[in-house]
Amino acid sequence: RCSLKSAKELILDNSVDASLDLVSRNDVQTCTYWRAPIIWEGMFDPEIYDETHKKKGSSVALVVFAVGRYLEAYLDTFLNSSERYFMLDLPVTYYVFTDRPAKVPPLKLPPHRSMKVMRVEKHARWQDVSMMRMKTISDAIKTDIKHRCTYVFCFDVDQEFTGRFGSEALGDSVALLHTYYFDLPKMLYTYDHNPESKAYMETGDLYYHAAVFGGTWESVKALVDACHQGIMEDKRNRVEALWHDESHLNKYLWIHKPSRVLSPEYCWDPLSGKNGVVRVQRLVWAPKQYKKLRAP
Ligand code: 2GW
Ligand code: MN
Repeated sequence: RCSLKSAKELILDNSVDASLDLVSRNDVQTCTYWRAPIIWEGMFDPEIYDETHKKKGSSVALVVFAVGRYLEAYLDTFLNSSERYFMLDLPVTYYVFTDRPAKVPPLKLPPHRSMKVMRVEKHARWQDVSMMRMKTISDAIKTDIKHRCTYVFCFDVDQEFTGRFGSEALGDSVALLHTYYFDLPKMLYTYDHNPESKAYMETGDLYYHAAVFGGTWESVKALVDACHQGIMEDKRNRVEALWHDESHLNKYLWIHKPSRVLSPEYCWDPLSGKNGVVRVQRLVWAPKQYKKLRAP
């Protein structure tokens, strides 16, 4: 058993804490050594989580970027599927960042959900499109999100919700296990191994996927600020981390352990060919269209 009381989960009051105890599963790792729960299907009662967060008045900002060709390729599917599965009972504000706000597809939303479209510059290098998200997210939290939402979740756009992605995923600091590494030995994790980079690490705990991360706005702000600082210092030193923002995210989360870890159900590659332990695919990778989308 991995009790929420022991994890750094201050969000839930003591009276409901007991009933939120997570049930373990014996075929997968359900707890980190620093006692953060790893969330898998079968461990939690969705209704209790939804009730608890509704009572607490939790609200969520979903941040997503669709710059250049990624807008037409992915945004519509992402948003429409999110309306079917993401935090359905809670107030959600979408923050869509794009270089062409006028092209964002219209989305029909119920009264407790809304969307803000914000313009961002289109960086010439795709590595910068990806990395500069950290700075944009930080600014948006400071000027807008922190006044409206308790939690922030940041997503890659090249994915589709196909199952419940609910309030069980909310926590102080939330990270996601990468589909390709959660069941591999540590020596195969693709951390940045270049001592010149701020993302450098010899070893770590787990390999986190940057396609999904979140938490309270306070903790997401601290994470994106630290990652952005690392990225900018690397630029001054003319180095770039192996997996860009993802390398910096892994470094930060090694030093500042997440309080809640999402299993790969929460961002699964259906083409990975290894779905044995995954009972529910909640969010899936869209097929990569590198030739079409990454061509200059
Ligand atoms: C990215 C790569 C090559 C060409 C274009 C882009 C691109 C990304 C773009 O033209 N427009 C755009 O809006 N993006 C945004 O950046 C979009 O939200 C996309 O989902 C995100 C990350 O790029 P993506 O999804 O192509 O990269 P992945 O799936 O290989 O991402 C992993 O590694 C990245 C760093 O290399 C990030 O850490 C990402 O969070 C990881 O999932
Ligand atoms: Mn992606």
